[in-house]
Amino acid sequence: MAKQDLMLLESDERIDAAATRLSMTRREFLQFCAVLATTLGLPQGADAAIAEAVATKKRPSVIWLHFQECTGCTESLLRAEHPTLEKLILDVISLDYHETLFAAAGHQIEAARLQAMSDNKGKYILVIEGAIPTKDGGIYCKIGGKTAIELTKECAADAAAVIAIGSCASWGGMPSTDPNPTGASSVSQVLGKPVVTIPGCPPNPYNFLSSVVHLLTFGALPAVDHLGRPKFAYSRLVHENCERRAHFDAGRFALEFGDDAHRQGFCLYKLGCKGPETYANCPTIQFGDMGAGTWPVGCGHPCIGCTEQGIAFQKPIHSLAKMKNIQPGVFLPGIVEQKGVGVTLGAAAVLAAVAGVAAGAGVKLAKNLGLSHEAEELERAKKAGKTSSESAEV
Ligand code: FSX
Ligand code: SF4
Ligand code: F3S
Repeated sequence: MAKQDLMLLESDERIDAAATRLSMTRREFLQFCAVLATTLGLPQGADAAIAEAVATKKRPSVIWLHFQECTGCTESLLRAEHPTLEKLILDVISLDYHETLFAAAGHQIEAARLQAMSDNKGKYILVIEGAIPTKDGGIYCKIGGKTAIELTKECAADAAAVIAIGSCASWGGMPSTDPNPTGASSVSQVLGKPVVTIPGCPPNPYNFLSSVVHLLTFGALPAVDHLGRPKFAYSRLVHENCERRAHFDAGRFALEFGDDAHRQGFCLYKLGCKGPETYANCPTIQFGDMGAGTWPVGCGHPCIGCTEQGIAFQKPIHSLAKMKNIQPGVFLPGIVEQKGVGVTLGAAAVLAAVAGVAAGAGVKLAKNLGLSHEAEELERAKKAGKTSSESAEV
């Protein structure tokens, strides 16, 4: 049973043992759990439940398959600047099969996969990275003599949960770009049923870690939208929380890369930024724990809509985005920020945790991240002639 207060766990020796295992101080470990609770938009007390779960629960076995992709999903998990992120990921799960990270190869690694699947029948998590080629019987991607289609079906049969990580596995991604010569398809298309998706090219490692920690703590993956995307991460448009939003509202746009407006950090809409039609939490949690600016728009490049089917790799990169929602953002830092001096939502939560208020301030912000998706769902339901209560169920 979870204790309600993170501070009560300060003197818990199980927390000490977990922190030592992760080469963290006890305080760092508890702060990290507070950040995860904030990222997930969970109420007060969830941080303590997460800390207890990570410290004490049996790590779920994970079978990780790679198909048509660039391995950027795996790279993004491992290349986080924060030294504890990949450690945490590899600590909260038991990675029992992963072609990139395993020293073994060939028949040896295939035997390890079958062994892990039979030892953890009905309990393991299947993570799939990459699209699945379906043309010509799926012959364009084979591992150990089996097609990606066969492996997906075989491994999903006894999995407790299936997660499609990255845009390729979520909806086809780059390999499915027209004319899609291999018939690259998503995991849910091949399995014929919905799965949890964590799109992004690459996806944000925190969204994967938070989802797995949610499963570990509460025994279920987080609530998802109609595309299988966890709502805590994909409920707000990039445009709503973008640090350049004030420039958009004031009509200040960069017109060319390197022009004066671009150098001043003006809005990238006229350079093709797809933030106004892309749902993702990039502007709030950013990448690599490097402080403000470490995400595509922060680095001066328009968002290409990498989390959205039909936008990234489909819509011309410099064409204008469709405005989906003009609701102003809830988290708008200063218009022009120097690199490395601002704070991300995650960093703000860490600071708040030190003061003992993370679950208050951080969750308020994270909760607000859920509004616009509902607004869009309402709009969609209205068009379909449904009532508003029906529309909330996605
Ligand atoms: Fe690459 Fe993953 Fe993109 Fe795809 O991420 S970063 S091509 S989403 O499957 O490896
Ligand atoms: Fe930010 Fe792009 Fe929106 Fe401009 S259009 S405010 S750069 S998300
Ligand atoms: Fe992708 Fe746009 Fe975020 S390109 S990483 S969804 S800012």
